[in-house]
Amino acid sequence: MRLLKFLVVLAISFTQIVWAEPVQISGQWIREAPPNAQVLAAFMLIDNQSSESQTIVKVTSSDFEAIEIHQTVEHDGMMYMHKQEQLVINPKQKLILKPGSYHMMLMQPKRQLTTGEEVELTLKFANKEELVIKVPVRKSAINEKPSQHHH
Ligand SMILES: [Cu+2]
Repeated sequence: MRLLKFLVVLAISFTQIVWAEPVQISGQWIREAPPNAQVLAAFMLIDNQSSESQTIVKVTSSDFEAIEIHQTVEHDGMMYMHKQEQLVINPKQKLILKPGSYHMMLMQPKRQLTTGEEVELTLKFANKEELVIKVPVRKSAINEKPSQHHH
């Protein structure tokens, strides 16, 4: 019985260790919008390094009235944004939020957000875990080069 109890404790603590950083966020940025814009968009790469799927069910920030998860889809040459109730990242998979695809729609900013500003977003997962990330405001993605010159 004592051994069994030890194994249970070990299993619980192991679960906590696994959750240490199962989801890595990188390349996050918010696209600078014209002054007085009522919506901004946040993009990032979400890397699920765990062997379980991870589901983002809500995103919050003290800098916005509301945040929705959207997917931009093209239909008959028109671009539509569909609200997503949740964002599922499959085990060992990466999900890229980028212009023209998945993004976080940041609605009604409470302050002026120009390049160089930073916003804190809280990603809330279905398993009640939370991830707080700092997201810089930029004119374009880091890997988007203005122009390439080949000689
Ligand atoms: Cu949107």
